Amino acid sequence: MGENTQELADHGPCSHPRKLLICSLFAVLALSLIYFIFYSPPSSFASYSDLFDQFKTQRTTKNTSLPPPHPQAWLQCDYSDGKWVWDESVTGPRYDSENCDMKSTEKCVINGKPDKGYLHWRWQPTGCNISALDPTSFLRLVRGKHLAFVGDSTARNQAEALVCYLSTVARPVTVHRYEERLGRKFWQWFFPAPHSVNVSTYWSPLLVRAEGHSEDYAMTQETVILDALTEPWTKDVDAMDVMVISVGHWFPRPAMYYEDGEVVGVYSRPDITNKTDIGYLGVYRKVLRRTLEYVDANSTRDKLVVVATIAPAHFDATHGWNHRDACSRTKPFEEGEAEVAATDAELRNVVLEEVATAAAKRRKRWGVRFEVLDVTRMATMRPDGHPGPYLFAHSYDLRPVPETVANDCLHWCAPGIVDTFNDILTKMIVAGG
Ligand SMILES: *[C@@H]1O[C@H](CO)[C@@H](O)[C@H](O)[C@H]1NC(C)=O
Ligand SMILES: *[C@@H]1O[C@H](CO)[C@@H](O)[C@H](O)[C@H]1NC(C)=O
Ligand SMILES: *[C@@H]1O[C@H](CO)[C@@H](O)[C@H](O)[C@H]1NC(C)=O
Ligand SMILES: *[C@@H]1O[C@H](CO)[C@@H](O)[C@H](O)[C@H]1NC(C)=O
Ligand SMILES: CC(=O)N[C@H]1CO[C@H](CO)[C@@H](O)[C@@H]1O
Repeated sequence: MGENTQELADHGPCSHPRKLLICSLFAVLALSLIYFIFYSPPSSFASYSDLFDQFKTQRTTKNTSLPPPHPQAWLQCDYSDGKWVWDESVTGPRYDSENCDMKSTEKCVINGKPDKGYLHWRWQPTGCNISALDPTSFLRLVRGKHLAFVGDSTARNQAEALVCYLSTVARPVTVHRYEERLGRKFWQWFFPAPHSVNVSTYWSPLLVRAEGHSEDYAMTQETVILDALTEPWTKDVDAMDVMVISVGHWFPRPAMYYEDGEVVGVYSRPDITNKTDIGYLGVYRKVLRRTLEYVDANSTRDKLVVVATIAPAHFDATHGWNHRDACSRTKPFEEGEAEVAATDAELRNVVLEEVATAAAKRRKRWGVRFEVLDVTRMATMRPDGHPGPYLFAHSYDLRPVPETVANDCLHWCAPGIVDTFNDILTKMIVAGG
């Protein structure tokens, strides 16, 4: 808690000493509110300090120039280059999340998010067209296969949207739903014969073993073991046909890093003066590289490995994270109105570089393909796609939204823009034949 307050103090509204006490109080209240609302069942909602990190980034840094994505050898088109266009032909949500096995906080239609405009915006790539995946064809395409989403709650968000959409044509069985402990979260759905398709999501927000906040939200810091990739995803790697890795939001947090049993550095830990602050970017690179090398080395059959780039949160800097207008915009940003934040651009770059490296170094014996699901820019433009305060069924049907309220401006409504991520994923699977 102290570090976070300190961090805030270094960056803005709490910089005046007299305001520090108020700010600390605010931070404590914020934590307890989030904790109170989300503690049971243990939630994958990003922590309040992640949210503040996002504020800081968006308020202070902009970066207009994104480098081009790595050459996507198997794809005909760069799907990341495009814009959101209003589509009049959309007559309603793609699927009804009412009866879906999905986290209720993302069921925006049922939860009564009054704006429905977010459903009408369609991603139009510059060099080609992309349409909504067809659930029946999709199930045929991946018949007998295992699709695994590994990472933080953004991985789960995408997996659930896919399962929910596929549920419109086939009923899945929920095989596993473990969420007793944060570190053990694992879901698996099975679409029975004739499909025989498994979709699973493995909670591993840092890909390597971590003790601290990711296991217990009451703790604010992480101890990260850089050379310990985590079970259970590591032991299942060979059985995955499509592996989508989505991590990033948990890296810019106060942490101490271990490798070979030694402390190799810290990030944002002013309380530790005798260890070097090594930042989190190099750490992000290291665990991604280790993960991709591990996947390549441990695959004995064809596999598509897709790494998603960061999709930023949209906590409006002029309001607090817990103000009802934290993300109340009802339209995408227009061209030039918003840019990818420098910190997001950096995280994205690491993904592009590490995937390119893995693709170049891969053992040729097996058909392991590496791809980037480059969603950073398209997601940056969509502040309107989040649940905001509409986190529970019919949240505010009969009463006004209070001015101070818990918001989710990080995950995506489903149906919503996260379905576009799955449309692009489908193109990647198809491209592999
Ligand atoms: C913006 O991003 C590009 C590409 O990552 C980088 O080369 C450039 O230095 C960045 N500019 C700023 C101001 O951060
Ligand atoms: C995309 O769709 C539009 C409208 O249907 C069509 O005119 C255009 O040729 C298509 N572009 C490509 C690259 O297929
Ligand atoms: C799906 O998962 C079940 C249970 O874990 C397993 O028995 C089955 O072999 C899996 N099928 C595929 C195609 O991965
Ligand atoms: C670094 O500081 C910690 C306490 O913060 C102490 O336990 C440790 O012994 C110190 N290490 C060295 C090498 O001074
Ligand atoms: C289970 C298994 O085969 N694990 C291997 C995965 O690849 C690494 C090398 O990156 C080996 O050390 C493991 O033994």
